Formats: sequence, structure tokens, C-alpha cells
Amino acid sequence: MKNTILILFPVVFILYMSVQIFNQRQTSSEAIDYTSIKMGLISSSISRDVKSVHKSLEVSRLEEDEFDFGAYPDTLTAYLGTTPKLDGFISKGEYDDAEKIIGVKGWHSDTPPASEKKEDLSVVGWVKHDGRSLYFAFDVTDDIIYGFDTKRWLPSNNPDANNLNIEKGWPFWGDGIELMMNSTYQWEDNSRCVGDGRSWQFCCSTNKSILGGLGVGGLSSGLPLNTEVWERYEKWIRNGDMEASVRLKDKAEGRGYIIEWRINPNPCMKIDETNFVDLSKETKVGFNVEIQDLDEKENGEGNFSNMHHIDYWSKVSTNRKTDLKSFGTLIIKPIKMKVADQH
Ligand SMILES: [Ca+2]
Ligand SMILES: [Ca+2]
Repeated sequence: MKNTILILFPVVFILYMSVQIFNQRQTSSEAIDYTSIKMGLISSSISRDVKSVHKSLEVSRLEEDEFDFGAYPDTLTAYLGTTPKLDGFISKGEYDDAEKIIGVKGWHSDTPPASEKKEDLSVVGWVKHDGRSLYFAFDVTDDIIYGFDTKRWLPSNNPDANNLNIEKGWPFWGDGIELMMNSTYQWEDNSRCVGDGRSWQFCCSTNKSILGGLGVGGLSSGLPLNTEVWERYEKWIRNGDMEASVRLKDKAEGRGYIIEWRINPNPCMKIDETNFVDLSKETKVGFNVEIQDLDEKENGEGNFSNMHHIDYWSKVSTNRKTDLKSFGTLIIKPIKMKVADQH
């Protein structure tokens, strides 16, 4: 009997340790992958594994076969129109000559979708140009504004998320909108934004801004996160090549916020080494909109960094959303929208 125990003990111990090591590897690998997905920094070798993880998580939302990988199924048109005023108010008639963007119903969601509850998160947006700059506006309905209706809680995997610098600062941290642009309209498998005029991801937040600091909404830099790109984006913001106005709506308007956003094609929309997008010519660029909703920390239980909703306009899978080939298409036209189509 004693001999049997002596023989079995090392066998049981080795089996126990193997299970522990396996569990630990599983946990750490998932944690790294999730962060990388949001940051758009995931490597192609890891992304194949993540794709299968997400498929199993998102089975219920795949039922309607809404995804079309790499086929650019979504388009918007930016027509020539009047110059809006970036004051945080959607004035009467200000965007009547602009094409509308409606969400988040029908958008792709990284989280349980918000569309069944409109006051939780929904958006009406517009896009147009005036021949000199490209303009976007968003009227967002969001019932709880992070940092105003909540404490400024932080994600467990990044206590420095609110930093407004490259030192672990997350430009997307807070309620806000992220635009993605690929002005070259060219891509390869797995290629992502380079962080200059050719392609970028840029964040506009209610929570913080490069110009106003923490607690003042505005442009809060973007991705990819590296020093060279951060300095470039900050330069665009400080010299006004990219400008945004953010205003929290008052109670009479319903909870939410307004964003008005202007982009100068030179230097922010570069076609190749020497040319920038010319708004007087019909041009196609790759494009996506992402909307982020933070509420109370517990509302986002189980989601990336406890974010409540992460929705994006171009309907591609979660781990492909920052691939250039996954963006939708923005068609810039040098003509006005037909009066019959205006609203
Ligand atoms: Ca305005
Ligand atoms: Ca919110």
C-alpha cells in the first residue's frame, strides 16, 4: 500500500501542475489578445486564434449573415455643401445638404448591441465638404456620460488610460467617436493604418482633449500608438488641420452630446507621396466610424475594459475592423446633393 502511494504521488502531482500551467496560459493569452484587438495592434499570427474565439462569443449576432469580409459593402457620399459652424450646435438647416448617417441599429457591435434601447446609445450623423475641408457632425444619444454622470473609473488593465500622452494614454477612453480613414484606397491583407495622411484612426472624446485637458471634450489623438504618430496628430490638432467641437447636450435636449468635426485634406488626406485628396474631383477613400459608450463600470461587465458599447458603421468582424480592407467607402463628389434628397 505504502509503495503504491509513493508511486502514484509524483504522477498525480505532475498531472495537477500540467492543468495549472494550461489554465494560466489560456487566461494570459486571452487578456493580451483582447487589448490588442481594441488597439488595432494585433499581429496576424495571433489574429487567427482570436477570430475563432470571437466567433464562439458572437454566435447569436452572426445569425443574420451581416458580415461581408473585405468587400467594402457600405458607402457614404460627401457632397459639396455650405460651410457649417463648429459651435457644438446642429442649427436649423446647417446639415440639410449633407448625407445622413444613422446608427447604431444595423451597425456591427463588439458588445451586446444597443439598438433595442434608443436612449442607451444611438446616433444621427452627417458628412459633406465645402471644397476646402471635409466635415462630419454627430448628434449622439447616450443616457450616461462617463466622467460627468459617473466617477472617472479606470479599466483594470490600464490605470493610466486617461493620460493625454503616449505614456499608456488611451485616446478612445470615454464616450466619443473614432473616425478611420484610408485616403490611398489601397490595402493588402492585414494592413492597418500607418498614422499619417495616408491612413489613420482619430478619436474625439467627451472625456478629454489635447487642447482642453481632462474633463474638456475634443480631439484626443488616435492610433496607432507610437511617439512619431502621436506628435504628428498633436501637430494637426494644434495648427487646426483637424478641428472638432464637442458639447454635452442639456436635459431639455435629452442626454448625449454633439460633435462637429473638420478635416483639411492637406495634410490629413494623402493619396500618395506627393498628392492629397482634391475635393473638386470625385474620389473614393476607405472610411469607418466607431462609437464608444462608457457608463458605470459594472454596466460593461464582460466587455473589453468594461466598456458598455463599441459599435462601428462598417459591418465587419471585430478582429478585422482596423484592417484597411475592412473599411467602408466614402465617395467625395464635387457636386451638390439633389434637392429632392435633402432633408
Ligand atoms: Ca454647428
Ligand atoms: Ca455613456
